Amino acid sequence: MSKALDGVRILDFTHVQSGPTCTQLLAWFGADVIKVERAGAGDITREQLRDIPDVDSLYFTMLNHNKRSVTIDTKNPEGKLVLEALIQKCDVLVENFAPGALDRMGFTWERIQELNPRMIVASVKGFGPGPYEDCKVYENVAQCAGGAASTTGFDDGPPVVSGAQIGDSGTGLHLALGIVTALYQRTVTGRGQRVLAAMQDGVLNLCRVKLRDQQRLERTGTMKEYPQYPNGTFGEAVPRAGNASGGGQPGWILKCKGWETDPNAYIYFITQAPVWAKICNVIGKEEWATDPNYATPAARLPHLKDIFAEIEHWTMTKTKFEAMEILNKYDIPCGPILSMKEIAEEPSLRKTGTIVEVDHPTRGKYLTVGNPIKLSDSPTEVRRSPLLGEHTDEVMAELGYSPEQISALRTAGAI
Ligand code: CAO
Repeated sequence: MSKALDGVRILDFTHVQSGPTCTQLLAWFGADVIKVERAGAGDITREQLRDIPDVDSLYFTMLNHNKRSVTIDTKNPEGKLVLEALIQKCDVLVENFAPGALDRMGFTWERIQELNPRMIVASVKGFGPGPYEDCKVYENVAQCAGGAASTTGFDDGPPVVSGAQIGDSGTGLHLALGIVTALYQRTVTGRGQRVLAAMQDGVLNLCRVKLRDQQRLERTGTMKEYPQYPNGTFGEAVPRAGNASGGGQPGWILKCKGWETDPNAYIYFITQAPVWAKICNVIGKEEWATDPNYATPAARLPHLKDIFAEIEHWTMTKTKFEAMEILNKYDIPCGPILSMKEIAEEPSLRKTGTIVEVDHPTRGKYLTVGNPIKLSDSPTEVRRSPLLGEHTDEVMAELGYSPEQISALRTAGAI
């Protein structure tokens, strides 16, 4: 079956996490992704957090599926010529170097346009134009600068970063959308363009509801669904809300049977208004369905802590899976806190290709997260990540280099 991005060639100049997540998605949709790395070293993640000596790390293998790897020293004059040939052949150049690195290599936007006016140049940077535009940025810096850390955690504790890589993988997702949008516009204009996704902007986009709350707070001085209400105090900025829901339906994480020994024996429970009467029945508080202090969402807001404590009495008598089964029968929205172990072993995720087992020539079998976006006409087949420079000769031949020229370039240290 054909793939959505068949025929699209991506010059993948990305490294670490944010850029590689973007180009991996494009590869899963069928683009030919040619990853350029430095000979002898490659993407730094190949050797980071290794669990097997001298074998590409899971960090690398899980971010670089379905790509080809070529080694080019882009600071070597002959290496630059190879890169120029690639720029002329590809549709998109994706990079997430530190600010200015591509320019320092000699590949400014103007130069790239001269070489290929149809080329889309897509970049992840830590910050957009402004005071921090020259800064190098990693995941947690973006979470802190994008509003996630100040709004995550509990009120009586410090800011907390999330395990979800919203700065890196989140920005990679944003960039991928920017790239396919630019490819679409190019079908009309015939021109390439620059696409920028700044990590601070990407995180802020995902924290949109917190900027909503900042303005609500400034207008009304309080937010009734926050745990600070009614007994705590609100300051000038959106406070950390613990496990409160970011939406209009109050929720909280509650203990389930076994919580004393199992750190994940918890369930997220949402007191959705339309099923309030069913919740009251399930937990044995039928009188709350009609009691004016509890019967309406507005009446419940000052009592949320007590309500969740009462619901927790019930959830503590059930495992998280038993609670799920009972609550789902009544359409009560809830979710088990699943550990990574439970997720890795979940058969339904294997069946849909969300968790995939991949075989690798030096690592052997490992698990990865497959494409979370499923297209009915462009199914994803997850292929292992490339070894360093595995496709150099193949790609060089496609560019028209003879075996003798390839060998001379290798001797000169250009590839
Ligand atoms: N041949 C020759 N040189 C190469 C090369 C190649 N194939 N590939 C990269 N290089 C060079 C670059 O040109 C750069 O050289 P200069 O510093 O002389 O210009 C150098 O390698 C290092 O690149 P870098 O500064 O991007 O790498 P770093 O490890 O110092 O910084 C990071 C890493 C992630 C902090 C930085 O790239 C960055 O801020 N990127 C933008 C934001 C981002 O994507 N962050 C998320 C990363 S995932 O957590």
